[in-house]
Amino acid sequence: MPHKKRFSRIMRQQFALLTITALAASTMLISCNETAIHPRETSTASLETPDKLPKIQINQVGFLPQDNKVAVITEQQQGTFKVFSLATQQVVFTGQLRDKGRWPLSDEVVSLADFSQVTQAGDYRLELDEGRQSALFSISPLAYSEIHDASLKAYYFNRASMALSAEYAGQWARAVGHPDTQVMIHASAASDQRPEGTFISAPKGWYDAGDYGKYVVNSGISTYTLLLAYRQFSDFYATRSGHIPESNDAVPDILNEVKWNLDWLEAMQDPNDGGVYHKLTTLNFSGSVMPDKAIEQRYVVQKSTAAALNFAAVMAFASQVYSDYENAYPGKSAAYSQAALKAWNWAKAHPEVYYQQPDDVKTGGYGDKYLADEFAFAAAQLFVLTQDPYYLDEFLRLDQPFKVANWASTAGLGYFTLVSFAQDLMSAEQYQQIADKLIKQAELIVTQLEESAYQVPLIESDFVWGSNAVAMNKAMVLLIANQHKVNPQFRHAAVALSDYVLGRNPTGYAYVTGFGQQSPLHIHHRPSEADGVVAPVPGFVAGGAQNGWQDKCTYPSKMPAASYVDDFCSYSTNEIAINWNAPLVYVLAALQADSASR
Ligand code: 9MR
Repeated sequence: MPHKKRFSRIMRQQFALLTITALAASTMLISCNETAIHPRETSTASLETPDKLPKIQINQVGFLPQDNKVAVITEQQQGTFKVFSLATQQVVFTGQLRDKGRWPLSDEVVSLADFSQVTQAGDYRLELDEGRQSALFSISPLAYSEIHDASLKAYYFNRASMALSAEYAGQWARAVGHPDTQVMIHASAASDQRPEGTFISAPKGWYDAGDYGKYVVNSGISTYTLLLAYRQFSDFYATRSGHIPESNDAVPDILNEVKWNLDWLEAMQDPNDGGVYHKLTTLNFSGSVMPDKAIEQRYVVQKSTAAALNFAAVMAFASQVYSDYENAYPGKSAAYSQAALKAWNWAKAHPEVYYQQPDDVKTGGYGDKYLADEFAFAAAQLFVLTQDPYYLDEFLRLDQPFKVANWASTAGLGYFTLVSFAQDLMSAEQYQQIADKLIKQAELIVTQLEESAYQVPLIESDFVWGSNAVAMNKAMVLLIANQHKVNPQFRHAAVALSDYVLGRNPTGYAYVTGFGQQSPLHIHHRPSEADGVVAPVPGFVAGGAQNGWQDKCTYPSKMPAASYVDDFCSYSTNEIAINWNAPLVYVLAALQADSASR
């Protein structure tokens, strides 16, 4: 914590100095213009441990009693390790390190400390022979409850068009920003009924990430994933309170939260034709200011096929889920269903309207020129909603390979939906074909674990922008496969991936803000940067290590799994995003909920 204070003071001084030049250049926008005001020396403090001393990389949050428990020791291949209980001040377990060789993705030689046999609830740390100690961790049947709730609460913290009161937001309370009731139609979005320069109202929704944009494509996978978590773990969600303004109503808080985004999404559809605007943003990224200070004109920009299909998929799913809450939201389920069908029809009539960033727009693109997987995603959702075989035929005709999903690759979400909710609507053979693809992918992921010295199923191509979400999306594949063909290796590999995100990784960071002994303090998130509060807004997972170096920050390592820096400058490794938190929410809910039923 003092580190952030020191950092902020230096930053403020530098900022004052730079203001004159920056104003002159009028480029106080995001991008790594900001490298100038981020002194490098302050950003690598956490990596000052001399390289060649052993480090104990471990999940710093906790383990469920029955799960595998593993730590990775760097630079030491032999010897014993001990598990020390804080409560009893006793060593409760002694084990042998197992040499695992070199992990090429971090260029470290590592060994493994396996203490799965320790199942007694409590707080512990690991110790090596010469006295080196790990971060504290807990073993508890509720190990993931708190972090799960925080990772969902992060969506509340990213709500647009709402003041966050101290009652719900604590020290992160903030004024309302982005009412979005006067959103201008951009030239690229103009139609006869809605000419350029006229206004629509599209309030609410979540800010996409560290910026204040609202993007339909990325909202698609994010909202879907949260709805899936609810649908599959509704008993678990019945027991949670998000401590949000709607908490006292009759609706589970995860659905209250998702509704905030659905209200915005609905307004992104042009009622005149069913087309859906790709995004709602300013022309440029705003400066690093609080939402109420970011007051530049907002626009809806270009309708796109990708936006229409993501919208159709989410609305179709929402129609089903919210049909159970007709009293709370009268007419909504039917409205979502109509909206989904209209968007699908628009996409079928306009199958190749790719998003083309207009010259005067500089915010995130979320451009994608391959849309068969978006068609498959929407078709799967509409099939489950309408039970019309036409949509299943569409899905099957598209014949998309099963891939780990991301915002640009959504066929996997269609597979999740069909295996989870359409078994009774298909022939046994159709179901088996679909389930087999999912299970094959899960088996492949398990082999990746076996081949990795860190014993985490991550390969070089996973280290892209948002690598921690790749880890979580892979964990989703494993956990959903496990629902259809129980295989302890699937859960084991999913736990390894959540361990990775929570600290068993080469950077030693527990990547979720507010959790673990060393977690990010300087996430690329405007409110966290601008609010004057030392601690970042909690519950957000940082994008994670990757060596694309799309910004101009300085990184401590060239290796894909070690190239991460906890610096606001690093939007390519240290931003947060709604599509990265969503699979984290899902995985934590799944691990926690499944363990309760085991
Ligand atoms: O997550 C997106 C990543 O896959 C892309 O490579 C990157 C560059 O186009 O953009 C990422 O998304 C950003 C979006 O464009 C704007 N809001 C912040 C998102 C996370 O960095």
